[in-house]
Amino acid sequence: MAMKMCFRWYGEGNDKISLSDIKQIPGVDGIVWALHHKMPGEIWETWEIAEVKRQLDAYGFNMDVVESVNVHDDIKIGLPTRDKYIENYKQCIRNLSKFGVKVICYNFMPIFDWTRSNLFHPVGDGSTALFYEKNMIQDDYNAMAQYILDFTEKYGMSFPGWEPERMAKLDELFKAYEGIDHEKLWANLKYFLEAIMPTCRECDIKMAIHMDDPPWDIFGLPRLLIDEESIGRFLSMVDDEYNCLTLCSGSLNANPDNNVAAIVRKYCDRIAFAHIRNVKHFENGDFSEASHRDCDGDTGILDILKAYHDCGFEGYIRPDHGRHLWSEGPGSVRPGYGLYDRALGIMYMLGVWDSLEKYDKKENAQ
Ligand code: DNO
Repeated sequence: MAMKMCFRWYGEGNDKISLSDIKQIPGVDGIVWALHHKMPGEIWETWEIAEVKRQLDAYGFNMDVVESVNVHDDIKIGLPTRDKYIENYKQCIRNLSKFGVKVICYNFMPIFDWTRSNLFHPVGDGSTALFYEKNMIQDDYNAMAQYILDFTEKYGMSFPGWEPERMAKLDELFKAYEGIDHEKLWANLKYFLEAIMPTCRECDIKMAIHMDDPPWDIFGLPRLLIDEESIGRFLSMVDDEYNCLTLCSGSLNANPDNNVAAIVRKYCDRIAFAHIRNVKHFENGDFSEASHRDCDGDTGILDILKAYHDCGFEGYIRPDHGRHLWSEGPGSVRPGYGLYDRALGIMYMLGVWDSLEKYDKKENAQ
């Protein structure tokens, strides 16, 4: 058995990339999917999941990994209404298990999902990539959200975690999170996980938390999954084989102090899903996303893949954000989720992996 390569797809009518395009990328067995029209807290109905299964079956793709079943803010804030939303989450897990889903990727970031200041920043070779300008993400959360919303509105798309319905009441949301510091957020995460673990076991579905992106507090909101130590705390807080990680190399390495390969080696048995993304750092603290090739960024992609290989990783893996290439630009592509660079990323990863399989094993055997 080897790692299982997959590709994120936003669904029929919601993604310009077709399943038939994806089918032509070597080595992809599974589609990382979601019901993107669902608001956090809503139940994913079996008939809706069945429809996606029908589409994926036509191309022989599995639907083992779902990303993102978003967690309702009331759960993160710890309001009395959280129990109702936790019941809904359990029902989602049960419904997903009927279709063979094995891993749920989710996050526990207050209010915002991944955050960038520029979605199409020139890389220097004619391509563009997601960019984080530190100065732009300081105190004006409305301006930052507006930048994202103007973009999604203009191009008629929505990003998971950036639902316009939620973004419309940002001030209210920030108020609701007042007093939620790191310790309270940890406690609310623990409450949530302990409540759903029995259902996960019953359904044989692993919960794989995504790293916080970027891995530091933004706009005064606490972020938890930020480094080796906090990941250790998370895993021992709910020490259950169904409580796992989506180890996102690019999210963690947005802080250059995070040695992602070392983190992989330390926690490999609890990594259910690997996101491979490369990041290039600038001296002033800004960063740009880069091609998956090791030397194009600072994340240590070769060391990371070697670490997974050495650990005998058999989980799911996907290229994460790629650059936008050739004809891809605003309006024709989802930021970070074009076809070409992610396909190139897959070939790079498989090239490294295949070489490790062939030559490393031999060397070890000699
Ligand atoms: C970014 C993604 C994240 C991820 C969510 C999971 O591109 O990796 O948005 O899907 O954080 O809930």
